[in-house]
Amino acid sequence: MAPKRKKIAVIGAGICGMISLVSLEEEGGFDLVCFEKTDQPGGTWCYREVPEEGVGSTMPTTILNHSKEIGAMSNFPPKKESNNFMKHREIYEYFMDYSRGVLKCIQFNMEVLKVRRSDDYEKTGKWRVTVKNRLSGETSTHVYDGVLVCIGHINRPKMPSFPGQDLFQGRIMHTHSLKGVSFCKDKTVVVVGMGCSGLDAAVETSNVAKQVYLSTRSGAHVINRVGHRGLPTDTLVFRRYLCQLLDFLPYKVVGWFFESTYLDLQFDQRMYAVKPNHSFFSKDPALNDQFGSKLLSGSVIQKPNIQRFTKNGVIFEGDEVTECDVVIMATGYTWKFPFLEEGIVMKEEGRINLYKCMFPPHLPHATLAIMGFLLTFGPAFPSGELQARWVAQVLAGKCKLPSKEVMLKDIKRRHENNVSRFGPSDKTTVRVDCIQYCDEIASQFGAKPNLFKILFTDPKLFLKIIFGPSVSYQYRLQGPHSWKGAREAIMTSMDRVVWPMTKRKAAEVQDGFFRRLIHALLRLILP
Ligand SMILES: Cc1cc2nc3c(=O)[nH]c(=O)nc-3n(C[C@H](O)[C@H](O)[C@H](O)COP(=O)(O)OP(=O)(O)OC[C@H]3O[C@@H](n4cnc5c(N)ncnc54)[C@H](O)[C@@H]3O)c2cc1C
Ligand SMILES: NC(=O)c1ccc[n+]([C@@H]2O[C@H](COP(=O)([O-])OP(=O)(O)OC[C@H]3O[C@@H](n4cnc5c(N)ncnc54)[C@H](OP(=O)(O)O)[C@@H]3O)[C@@H](O)[C@H]2O)c1
Ligand SMILES: *[C@@H]1O[C@H](CO)[C@@H](O)[C@H](O)[C@H]1NC(C)=O
Ligand SMILES: *[C@@H]1O[C@H](CO)[C@@H](O)[C@H](O)[C@H]1NC(C)=O
Ligand SMILES: CC(=O)N[C@H]1CO[C@H](CO)[C@@H](O)[C@@H]1O
Repeated sequence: MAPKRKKIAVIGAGICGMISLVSLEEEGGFDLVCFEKTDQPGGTWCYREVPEEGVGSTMPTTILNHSKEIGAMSNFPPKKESNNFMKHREIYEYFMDYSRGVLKCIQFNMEVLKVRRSDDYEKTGKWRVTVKNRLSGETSTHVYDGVLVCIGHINRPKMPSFPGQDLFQGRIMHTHSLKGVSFCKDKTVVVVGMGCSGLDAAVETSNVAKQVYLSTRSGAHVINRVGHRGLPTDTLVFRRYLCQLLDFLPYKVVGWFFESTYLDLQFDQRMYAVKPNHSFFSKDPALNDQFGSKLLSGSVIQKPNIQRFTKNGVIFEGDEVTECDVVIMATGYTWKFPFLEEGIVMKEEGRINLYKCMFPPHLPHATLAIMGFLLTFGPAFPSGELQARWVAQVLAGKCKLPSKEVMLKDIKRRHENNVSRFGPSDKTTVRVDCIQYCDEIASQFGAKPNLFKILFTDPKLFLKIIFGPSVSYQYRLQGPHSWKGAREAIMTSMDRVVWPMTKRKAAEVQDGFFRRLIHALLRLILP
């Protein structure tokens, strides 16, 4: 008799849900169903004119913050014609192509209301999932062998409250519902928060507003998407030999190195009104290419935190009243898994108890995982994909988790490291460095490239993996579902980067070593 197929429920058909479906399908042996509460797949990257509660939301102008090669799926290189920084429509299409084979598993307008342990959970590890059909209002409950929670965590706006905020007569909103900027025409706008959303909001509104103020408590290091020679910054800096310095040197030293050799050349942090008082590696990087020019033109003025609101304006710390019409909170997002049974995802001493940010350690069965619950320093999609490939192995019974004690100890140790680097916050536990985290997850199921072996068997590939852009195809060189095209994809990744602009190969638009040396020497005599 063939072994019984396991029934798996995937909750949410955003990018993470689609990646999970693809990985489970690739492993095989599962009956898959995916519940999606809206009427379309794609989650955050399915653009909506009207934001949906609890679903990530972008502006019409949002583009990805990582480039196509750096964020690619490990066996699905983007087309060479694709733009490097994709617009929301392009990333949506890329993932539609990628998940073509599993779209049939998705049931739309189905909202999961409850996930509970089944009556025989202790023995079987099964879950009872209650779903509501949002069109008919009907609810139904079924039992599954496994549940993957893929509902995202950048979708529940965090609204601060400042003294006097309710006296304010202007408009207050969160970037979650910012869809256009025409309502800011000739208005004075205050944007609160200097993450990616804050910078986007300040830059966009300043194109039409009378004046924009960007208020920030702790400042930020801002990186451009465009790096040296017009190449995407991340393809230049997201390389093993650079990122893995973090494994050998204190993060403050590596941060100082990066700030002085790269960041400060774009815009010296001492030029900001509110200077960041943290190492580059202690907070999410904030990405924006126009911010510098907006500061230089005075269209955006940086201000410290808001002390309090007045009837028609705000008072920044140590400042007089600044009158304004609109306040946009770009203050980030909180997390919640509202349908999960109490006590599954637990917060203890400020720590989120999830093994490798995925598995509740106290459950006796590894049949439920939280997917994509990461704040990645770097691109988020490759780590999500490795999570999904690992979960597929775990659900198939080919990988085991360690004991509860070992898992808890690991969570605690890492959380403490994270607190010392990032400071305590809501999501400190789930902050990860991309390459390190990817390696860690890949090594759970044998997909981490054996660099030592590659050094001897294929030195050219070795050099590319260490010194070239760190692309996820490297996790298909070995292990389950390895891919014959992986080596070629790694070797040619820079070709796909330069192609959309130049229609040429990387080598044809690159300077040789001596030219670069001469350029570097010439730069020494410039101011
Ligand atoms: C403005 C903005 C820009 C961003 N830019 C980047 C970027 O450049 N690079 C990057 O890597 N990340 C970026 N992110 C992070 C973003 O969260 C990820 O890119 C990615 O979209 C996360 O996918 P997800 O599937 O985990 O979550 P989501 O995209 O939020 O999808 C979750 C899905 O689950 C569904 N769902 C929720 N609750 C239920 C329920 N109870 N029942 C059924 N279905 C449910 C939702 O409808 C949704 O479709 C950005 C986020 C925002 C908001
Ligand atoms: N593709 C893109 O271009 C793009 C666009 C938008 C967002 N994103 C991604 O989406 C995620 C969310 O980004 P985000 O910018 O919305 O959130 P975020 O990165 O969490 O930034 C929130 C900002 O708000 C500030 N803040 C929070 N609470 C505050 C309070 N009570 N008072 C004053 N300031 C407060 C924070 O300041 P402190 O630092 O002082 O805490 C921080 O500057 C990020 O991972 C980001 O990379 C990407
Ligand atoms: C900057 O950070 C250091 C330690 O990280 C702290 O001692 C100092 O008070 C901070 N300065 C400001 C102006 O916040
Ligand atoms: C891009 O956004 C993702 C997800 O929000 C984040 O984890 C990552 O740090 C951001 N990357 C950069 C380079 O800002
Ligand atoms: C620097 C450090 O130890 N970071 C850890 C933060 O927490 C995550 C999740 O447990 C780990 O993967 C990181 O290694």
